[in-house]
Amino acid sequence: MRRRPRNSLRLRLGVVAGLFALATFALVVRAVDLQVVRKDFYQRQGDARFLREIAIPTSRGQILDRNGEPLAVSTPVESLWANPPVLMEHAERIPELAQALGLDAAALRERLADRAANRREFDYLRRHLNPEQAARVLALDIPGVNSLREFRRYYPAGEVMAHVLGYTNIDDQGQEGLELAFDHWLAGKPGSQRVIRDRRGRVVENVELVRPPEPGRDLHLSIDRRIQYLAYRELTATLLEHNASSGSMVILDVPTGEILAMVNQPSYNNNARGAAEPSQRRNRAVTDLFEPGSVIKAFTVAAALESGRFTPESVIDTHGGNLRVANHTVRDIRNFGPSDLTRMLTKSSNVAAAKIALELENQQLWSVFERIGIGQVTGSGFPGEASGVLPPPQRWGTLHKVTMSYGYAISTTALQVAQGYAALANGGVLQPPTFVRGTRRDARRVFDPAMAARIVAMLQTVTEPEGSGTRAAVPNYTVAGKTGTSRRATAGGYESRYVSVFAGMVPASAPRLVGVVVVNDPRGGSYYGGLVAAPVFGRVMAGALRLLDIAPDRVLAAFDVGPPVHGDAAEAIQDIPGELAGLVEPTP
Ligand code: 59J
Repeated sequence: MRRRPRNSLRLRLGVVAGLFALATFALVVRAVDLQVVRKDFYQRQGDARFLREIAIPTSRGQILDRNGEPLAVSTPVESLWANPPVLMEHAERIPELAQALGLDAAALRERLADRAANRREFDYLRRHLNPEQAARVLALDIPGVNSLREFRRYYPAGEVMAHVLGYTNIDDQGQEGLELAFDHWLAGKPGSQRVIRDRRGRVVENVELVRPPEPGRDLHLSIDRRIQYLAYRELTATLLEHNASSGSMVILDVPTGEILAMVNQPSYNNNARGAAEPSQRRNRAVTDLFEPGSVIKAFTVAAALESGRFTPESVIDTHGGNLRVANHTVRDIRNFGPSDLTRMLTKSSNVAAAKIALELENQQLWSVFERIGIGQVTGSGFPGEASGVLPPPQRWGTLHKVTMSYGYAISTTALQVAQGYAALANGGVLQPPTFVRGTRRDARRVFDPAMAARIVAMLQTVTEPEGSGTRAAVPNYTVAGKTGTSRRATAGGYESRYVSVFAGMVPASAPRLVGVVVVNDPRGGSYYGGLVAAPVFGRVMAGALRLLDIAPDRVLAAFDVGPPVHGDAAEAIQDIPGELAGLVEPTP
């Protein structure tokens, strides 16, 4: 082994020490350079980087129909925002920016100057642009102009679903309808992230994720979009044909209480609702009250049968169609002669209903109305649902009781009437209505099952040749239901404006669907429920039964209901089948 010379070691130590000294000197020079010579430059650079916590946008859940068809979807859009203090440093570019945004340059400048003076670092320039529009503005590369991802709600069915869905505001929060009622379910929770931005506001580095975004949950409605369209189309056509001011239709699935369709006119486009009047936006089927009139007689019959004083065959003398009670005359449209309870429904005798009421305790009639939910909200959860009016029985006078038996002095929503008919259709079990697929609310038995079935059978005569509602008939199916025509109540009494109603169920032999049609102010000549509302029911249910593949329960129609009523009223009147022909008043 060779020996290392001592001087070689010394030399090496000297070199290392020299290098250390050099390095130390270099560091001192650098420190002096940084802290003294180039101080200003680095201080500015340090200030120019901002640590910020920013929101990570997340989308709202979709609203889908019962078959998964989209009813409300969120599409990504770009919103442009400014950092006013930065942008004001480049104020000469404001006219160029204003032009690209379609804004007034002077107004924009004034606003930005104001925000900058208040040291605000975020101000929306324009929201909800499509990506191409936003890219065009960003391409101008103006300092202090940035973009942000947001979501915009889109409603593919527009006015057909507008009342039920409602809408969201620009910040994606539910404002009306189910968008409001289910906001807690649909809304996502934005996440949050720590980032470094440069002075122009651009994110230059993602530091850490503080909280991941939680997207909103989807909502599957009970609505069947196809049936909804059908109901909307037929209701709209009928309102035009009869020159009516407004109307509603509700369809319920009998075993579950699910709302399959709910439409109203007038309507509006909830994608662009700026111009819509409040009267166009109301979901009348749950917010608007009307005196139900004769459709209530099915429940008067229920009270009569429950009292044990009547059977479906009990015969009532209808007094030549006039009955004086207190200072009021109860009138039928003509003399129906002696009528049993079935005939009272077939022909819709007010006098027979009144005579039943005179035999009942207030409590007996009240109890039936109370059980089907008159005077109480159905609890569907729809914002602004009306409860209607059912005065307490202690306060009823005789005339009160009598008018209630044929549907006046109480008020209901279309949805409440549907709920009551669904209880009859469902063997006496009331299944409260729901807008959400597959959810069932607490059911309650409100009628004896045998009695409910009897009333359904009695109501079937209404759509048969002798009845007031033949136009609700559906080829190859049995239909049970009730017509109603009421003069509309005003402060001064009852005026010559009418509400035409039909409430019914199909197939009558084993009801699956309940439908209620309400038409306000038909002014086209005919206004009877049997002529105006019943045909809507018949046409919509024919389509719904086919769409839902519900088997026909009648091999061949025993009579022909004739073509649907179209064209002018005079022509329609000549075409009236059966009993109604004698009732129609000539058009002036
Ligand atoms: C009627 C009422 C008003 C309120 C009367 C309809 C009363 C009454 C005070 C006159 C048109 C008309 C409390 S008619 O629904 O009897 O559905 O197709 O508005 O009776 O006492 O020019 N319905 N309608 N009555 N008021 N007050 C019939 C009937 C009913 C029909 C037709 C013909 C009325 C068969 C209504 C229908 O059953």
